[in-house]
Amino acid sequence: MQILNYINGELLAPKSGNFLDNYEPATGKVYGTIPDSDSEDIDLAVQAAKNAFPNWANCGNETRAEWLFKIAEGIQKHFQEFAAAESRDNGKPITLAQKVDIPRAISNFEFYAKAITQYHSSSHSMEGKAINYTLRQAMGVVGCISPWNLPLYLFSWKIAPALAAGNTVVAKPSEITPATAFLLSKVCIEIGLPPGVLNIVHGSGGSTGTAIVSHPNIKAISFTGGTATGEKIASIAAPKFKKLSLELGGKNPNIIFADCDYEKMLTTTVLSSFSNQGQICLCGSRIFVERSIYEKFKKDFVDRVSLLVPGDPSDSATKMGAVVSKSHMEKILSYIEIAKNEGGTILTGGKQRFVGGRCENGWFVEPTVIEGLSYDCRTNQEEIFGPVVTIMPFDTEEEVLKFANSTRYGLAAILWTNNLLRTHRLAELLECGILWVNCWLVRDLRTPFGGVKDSGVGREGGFEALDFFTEPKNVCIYFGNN
Ligand code: TXE
Repeated sequence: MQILNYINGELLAPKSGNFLDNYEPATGKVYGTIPDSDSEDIDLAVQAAKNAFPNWANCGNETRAEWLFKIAEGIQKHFQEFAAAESRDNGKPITLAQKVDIPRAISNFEFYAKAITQYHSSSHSMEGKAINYTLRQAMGVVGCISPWNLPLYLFSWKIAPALAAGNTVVAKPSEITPATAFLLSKVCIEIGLPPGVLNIVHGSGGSTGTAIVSHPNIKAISFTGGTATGEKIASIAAPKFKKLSLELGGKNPNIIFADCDYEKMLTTTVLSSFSNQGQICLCGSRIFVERSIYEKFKKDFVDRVSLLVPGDPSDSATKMGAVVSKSHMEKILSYIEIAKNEGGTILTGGKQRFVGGRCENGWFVEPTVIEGLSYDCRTNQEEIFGPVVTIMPFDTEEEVLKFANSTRYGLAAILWTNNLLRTHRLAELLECGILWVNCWLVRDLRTPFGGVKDSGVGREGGFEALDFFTEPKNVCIYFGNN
């Protein structure tokens, strides 16, 4: 699959003529190429977006909503092609792409098509003297940069509100998983989206990504990815006073009290630990279990996890696919070694999995459960972002709160208990942006999405994203007598 940039409504090769290899994680083999774009390509994209901005910003919410619905319909029309491309590009099971990634990308466009027609601002009356009203205006050209774990899901989660709000967009997917962004380009061409409204430029983070972040005509950057990268982006964008939305890493606690609904907790905890091979920033990778049920949980959880056998992602029976890249597999395996050196015991998994057949050279890691570590060791403090979780017992709320809040991150948390007072107490005290109680990954797109501490800055979702992608202007009209 030779992927091209989508600039000003056309599919273009990079000006440099340079391309990068694109790998299939399940086989470890190159299966296509993507543009290795640079600042020349970004300049072209920004110019196209600038030219398209006035008409797009002024065509009205209803018209923009219609275009977003057409994009959603276009993805739906090519649903299986998108799902197969996502699975092949990322290594995730085809069933996950079919059940989660592609349906959610469609929902993202549909949600913001509806949301923009309901979006409103405010007015403030100074009785007998003046009336203030707040205009919320589109910003201009904005940049959207997304990661490899949920490629189209997170790419569309940024593009949809940016477009709905009337901005024109220069967007870059991860160079590791570009395929569905390319298919999205073809949908935009198929539906006749006005040229320049959306521009998708492929390439590496250091070159293409940096060109977006530093471009003087790009007013805001919406980024999802690693905390280290977020720091780099902020160091460039902040002195240029660009608006920044940064959704970064996580090291989420999963807190299990003895009074929980045990069976539901166990089933959900397998998912919150290993969905997408543990490559979701919302996964609960640190599992804290009230001591009275720790041994029972340990046995039952390990029994369930040992049934999760990595396999060919294209097989609809597969529940565990490949991890996204060779270097990421090596990073995950290196953390398992660190855990052993820190005194951890591997209860199941712990090794690269050789799947055989067409996948004999693929990048697979066994789902891994580790116990016997301290809450403040590297394994429990650093984001691994793979199919690796730690489990440990706790005795009191105060103790588990200390464990849970002990990392530099604060993205999500999971809490299993039927004690209402405890739920409210911990909800206030847990340092996170999202808390799931007796569930995981239940998502209402109207809610604020994002984290605290080193998990990021700002919120996505609902009207929060429309607030981010607009500039508020207060207009004060005086009608007093003096
Ligand atoms: O993120 P990167 P990756 C975390 C997780 C993972 C780590 C790396 O820890 O291991 O991030 O994942 C572009 N200027 N999460 O490699 O490197 C890059 O091309 C501008 C959590 O995906 O941050 C890609 O498009 N752009 C996260 C995007 O940034 C740059 C989900 C993300 O790349 C750039 C995924 C630069 N200097 C990973 N460097 C979450 N919170 O959901 C890279 N990029």
